[in-house]
Amino acid sequence: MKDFNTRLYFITDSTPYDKDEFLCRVKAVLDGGVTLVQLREKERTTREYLDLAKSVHELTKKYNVPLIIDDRLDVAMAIDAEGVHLGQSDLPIETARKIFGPDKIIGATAKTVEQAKEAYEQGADYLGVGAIYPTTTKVKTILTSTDMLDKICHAVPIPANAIGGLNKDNIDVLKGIPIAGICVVSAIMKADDPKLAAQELSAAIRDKLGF
Ligand code: TZP
Ligand code: MG
Repeated sequence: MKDFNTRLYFITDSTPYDKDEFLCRVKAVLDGGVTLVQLREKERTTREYLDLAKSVHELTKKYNVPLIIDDRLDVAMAIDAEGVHLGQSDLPIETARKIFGPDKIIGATAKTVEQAKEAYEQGADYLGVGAIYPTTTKVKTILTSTDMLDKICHAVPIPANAIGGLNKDNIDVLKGIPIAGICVVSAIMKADDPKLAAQELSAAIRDKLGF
């Protein structure tokens, strides 16, 4: 049985930080109660990504929080991470599932009902859907409406998370949509106090979204 909870899903961007400061921030975020961590590093060499992944995994294991590696199944396998997240131009879900095995977590990005159904049928365990709002994080994406998010949530039996520009003050738009959680980069990563930011987001999910 895969044990993971996407309620408050923190995605990293270590770009502006040195390694020690970055790890300190990740630890703070774990103290703040995030339920899942994704290492998402677009600017790092493979060697740097692997090195960072090992260090972050040591931390997440202490908190029993699964670590998901963005894009790179090789890096995920090398450090025995709990999961990998794959977009529409990354390895196909069914290929990753064959290589990674049945017990690992595989997440997929979906912006349409067709993409969501395909990812589910190929063996994805959860979906990231967005961008709900414009984002300042470096990503190739287009806006996805809350109506589409709702349709996707109803189209597949796996958990779906909203992503893109989300923060504690704007998640009200997700009320009533049966998402499993929210994914955030900047709202936590760029906060002056990342632990407090995670705690406040967690409280906002409870108070505004009711879970
Ligand atoms: N996919 C869609 S939006 C996004 C990704 C990876 C970035 C989300 O970052 P932020 O800073 O929470 O808007
Ligand atoms: Mg990707």
